[in-house]
Amino acid sequence: MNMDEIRISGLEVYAYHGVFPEENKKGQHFYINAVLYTDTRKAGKTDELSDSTHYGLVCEEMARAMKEQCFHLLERAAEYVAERVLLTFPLIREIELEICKPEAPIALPFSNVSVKIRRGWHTVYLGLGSNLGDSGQYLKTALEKLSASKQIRGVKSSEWIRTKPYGVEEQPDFLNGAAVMETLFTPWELLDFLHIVEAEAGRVRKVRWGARTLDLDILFYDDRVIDSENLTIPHMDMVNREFVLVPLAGLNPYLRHPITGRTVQEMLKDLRERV
Ligand code: A4P
Ligand code: MG
Repeated sequence: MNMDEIRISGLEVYAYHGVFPEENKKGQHFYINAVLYTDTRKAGKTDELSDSTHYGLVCEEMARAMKEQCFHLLERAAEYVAERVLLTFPLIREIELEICKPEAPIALPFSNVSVKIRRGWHTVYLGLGSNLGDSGQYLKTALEKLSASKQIRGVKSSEWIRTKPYGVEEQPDFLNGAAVMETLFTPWELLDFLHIVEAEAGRVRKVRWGARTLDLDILFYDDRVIDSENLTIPHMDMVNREFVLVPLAGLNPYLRHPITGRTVQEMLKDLRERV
């Protein structure tokens, strides 16, 4: 997405981060540069501060976050401050944050050292399934657990549908659905979190494609394409699965597959013509 920017540079904060105990005791000056990615169009029309993000408050929040903990690493401080901004100011979708430490204990002449990161909210679509026990309750609890995570916001789910088992056919019918949300998790962190939620639902991994109390699959993560040993995004087999495409179409029929360019609606139509 092409976003507008609110820029803050050279915000001075006295804080105590550093690997040496001396730094944690005495402290030093840090300087923060931040680019806040947001949509300023509405405020640009209305001239109302409530339609935008108050950069003064962002500065205060960043200074508070810098001072309330004492970290060894600039990396950790940057992660902490970026997360604080994203959790506190809902209209900021992404932040680029640089923390400079020009008084760092380096025994050579230098002008600055800094760590710069970019973090933000990502849009994720999940597929949910269950065909053991009280499936409706498992799916509902899973959504509640997702919503309860600080790293996830705006969870919206499709309707649940009853489906015939695909793959291994000698097993109970499934209850399936999809959900859309925004998250600060990376794809791999999200996968780990989903595995925890599955485990808490008493899921035992025995047979691939076998019966399960809860199955949570990442269908899309922004328009990222990932092929790694333990993660494939977009989910590989979705074009062949009505139980994925139907609930997904209920959420967003115009969503496009980042590789094929086909919308969910088109994938569903193709599938129905094929079988
Ligand atoms: N993995 C790779 N990519 C992803 C991703 N995008 N999202 C890896 C989630 N996980 C991903 O999955 C095995 C491993 O896949 C994970 O550890 C992760 O590292 P699993 O959930 O442990 O095993 P599984 O679910 O038995 O295998 P698989 O291949 O994920 O099966 P599916 O695709 O989940 O299909 N019929 C109906 N009607 N409804 C269903 O919901 N579900 C399945 C399972 C079969 N038939 C079904 C349904
Ligand atoms: Mg799975």
